[in-house]
Amino acid sequence: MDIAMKKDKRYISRMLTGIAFLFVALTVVYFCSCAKKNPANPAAATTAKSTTTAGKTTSTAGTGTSNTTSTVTESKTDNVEMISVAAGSFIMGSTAGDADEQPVHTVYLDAFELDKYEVTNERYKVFMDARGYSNQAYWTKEGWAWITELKITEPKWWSTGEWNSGPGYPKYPVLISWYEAYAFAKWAGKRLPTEAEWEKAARGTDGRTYSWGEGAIDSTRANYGTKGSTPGGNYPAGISPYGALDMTGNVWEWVSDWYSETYYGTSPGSNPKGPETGTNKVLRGGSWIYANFGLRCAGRDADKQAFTRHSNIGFRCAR
Ligand SMILES: [Ca+2]
Repeated sequence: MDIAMKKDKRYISRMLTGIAFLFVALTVVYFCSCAKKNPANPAAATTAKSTTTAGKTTSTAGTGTSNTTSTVTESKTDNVEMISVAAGSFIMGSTAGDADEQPVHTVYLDAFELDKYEVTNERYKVFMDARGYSNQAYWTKEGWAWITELKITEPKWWSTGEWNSGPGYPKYPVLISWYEAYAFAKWAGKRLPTEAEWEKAARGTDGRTYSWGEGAIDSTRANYGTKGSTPGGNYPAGISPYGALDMTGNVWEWVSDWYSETYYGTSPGSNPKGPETGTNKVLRGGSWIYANFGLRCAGRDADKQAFTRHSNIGFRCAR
């Protein structure tokens, strides 16, 4: 073999080695890139996930099965956090209270959402600023007649600030009649919860006494037996199984149902909406005033008419 041929062979050999090295390097880069896109353990690579459907975003921490999922609404009128209650049955009523809480019975409800907090003065003011008291479309026939005849244009004590009412107390629960609560909910594109929905959101499915279970009520869990209302969410230890706050105490909450002492004996087992007619509307959850009245999740207040306004009566919305 002459010298020229030896040089050509060495050149070809070095070139092949270089190509092989380049091929190996490109292969390594390619597989590293794929590994990043498709990790061997997808669950470990993601600590949070979110899905967006129909204008709302739901975020769930990790891959757990928490039932306290929260939804942030996209409403232009009442943009607040709502808790989700899954479809299913729950135990309604109690043998520990008055006769109107019996018989204890199982009720099936479709899925629904409920405001996490009682409606505040701040939220209610948006409705007022949107001329809520001037638009008949938001009111029931009776509610419109009531505000028209009495020239009512704002909640009681709104202008005086008594009982933490009005724009000077933005984070406190608004104090309103059932008529006013209904109108706000209608304007917001929501509705008042049924009595059954309110009770399920407060106590979960297992018939517990309070939102937190059977532990005795105390001043860390609810605002009750005090001198006035408090801003929403001040008692996180009293949170319900679905994540609602102040279901016990602070202010009583209107629900959509007419009151009947004997309704539980004849109510439908699926999505009950209360009697067709009545004189009084139901209030739920007790309030800051009382130390031992209406605070159990099954407790029912029976003696308030739809126009009643009081220093301890508010509401929250459902949809
Ligand atoms: Ca309450």
